[in-house]
Amino acid sequence: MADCGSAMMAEAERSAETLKEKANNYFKDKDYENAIKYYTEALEINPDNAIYFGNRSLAYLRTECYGYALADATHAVELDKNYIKGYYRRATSNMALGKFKAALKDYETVVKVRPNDKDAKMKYQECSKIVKQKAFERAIASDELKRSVVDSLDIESMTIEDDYCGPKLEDGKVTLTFMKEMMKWFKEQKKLHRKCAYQILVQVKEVLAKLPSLVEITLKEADKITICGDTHGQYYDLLNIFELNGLPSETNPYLFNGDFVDRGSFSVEVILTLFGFKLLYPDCFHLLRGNHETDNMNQMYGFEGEVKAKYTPQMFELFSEVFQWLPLAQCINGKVLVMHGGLFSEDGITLEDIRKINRNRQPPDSGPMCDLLWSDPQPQDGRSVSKRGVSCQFGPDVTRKFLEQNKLEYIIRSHEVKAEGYEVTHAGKCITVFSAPNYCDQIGNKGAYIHLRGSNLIPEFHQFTAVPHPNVKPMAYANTLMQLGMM
Ligand SMILES: [Mn+2]
Repeated sequence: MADCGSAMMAEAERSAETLKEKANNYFKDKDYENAIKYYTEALEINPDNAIYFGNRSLAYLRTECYGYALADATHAVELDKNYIKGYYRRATSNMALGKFKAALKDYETVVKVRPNDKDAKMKYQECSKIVKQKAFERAIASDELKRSVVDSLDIESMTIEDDYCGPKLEDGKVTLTFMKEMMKWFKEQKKLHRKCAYQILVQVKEVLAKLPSLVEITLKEADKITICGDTHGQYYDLLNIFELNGLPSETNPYLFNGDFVDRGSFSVEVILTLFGFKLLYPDCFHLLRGNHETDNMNQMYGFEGEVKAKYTPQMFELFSEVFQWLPLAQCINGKVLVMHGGLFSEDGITLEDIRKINRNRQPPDSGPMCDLLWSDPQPQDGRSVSKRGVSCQFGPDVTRKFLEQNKLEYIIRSHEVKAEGYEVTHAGKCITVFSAPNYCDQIGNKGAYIHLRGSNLIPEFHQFTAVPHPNVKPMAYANTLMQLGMM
């Protein structure tokens, strides 16, 4: 009997291994969904294998499910205290969630176990640097109300060198000619003069700061607006949207629904173009904040590094100030509510509650502001723990109740890559739109944008595919720990 039992065990282990191999192959092909599916099946047969948990953790990291990645990595190191990759993956998950101290603890463990491992030491030191820097930032933040970078700038006296032949604002103002020249200039991978970049930033901060946290607009019968999802530094795909759908104008309004920066290595170009159009058409060109218009994300996913590489640390600080003034949601004709992430961790939140959010800050770890930037829909009723490890997942019943209470018809959100560029869920009440095709040069997804007309508010979906971009890879400016942790 014992023999028979152990033979069955061996058989089960073999079939789990086969499933793992299958998952590994999907992983190599960057099909993370199927990789996760087969690691999960392997784990159902053999739940004591640290490597299965470790591998699935990495697949979750790649799909931005940091909450699940963290749980799997934790399982892995619990099963095998010497499984170094498990510590690395848990550290990466924590870094991605902005929990730098927790990450440091894991790097410390690895350094202790492997005192001669140079790579481990480097990661430990890099993470330690971030923890110290964060502690320093907290110290000065509590010391006194932080001064604005704007007060320390003397833009007037910045000189534009004679050999600069790029676009300049006209009498300090953004014009359509300037915008066209700037887009062309960026397309040729040239840098906007820092004076012009500062002019745009200072002016757009003023414009955004005057807006409420919930922007409300009315489309007339004949009006149409285009709603775009995440663009994530994919500048050439942004230009393609304008190519396909026309340049923004008073008769061609747009709403960009957050996550303009990070990951893609042309984030500076994307954001300066979007801010330029905001200045040119303040009432017809709309921008909402995404979870990536935040310091923690920018530090890990490239935007901070990119601004520092193309300009200065000081300019990044100003970007951060401007991002804090981006509105959090937009209501169209009192019927359609648009936000980057989604609905709330608790029942009963009203439009009035959104209006009242004091948004000029880094988003808190929980509460309505956090939910608007971070939550995701789920197919089953109720709410669940977030796969991302931040905010929650909300079901169709949550959406229905929220819409009823606020007399809305449906919501449009972004925040998740979708194969078709968009997805309609919750019986048509929750729409996702994502506008970064072939996300990170990896996913192979389409991009999409939505047309909404004042006459009927029925969403019309338009899909598009990725266009080529110059040979600068996504994440080129991201924190090295993030790059390494994803390997
Ligand atoms: Mn997002």
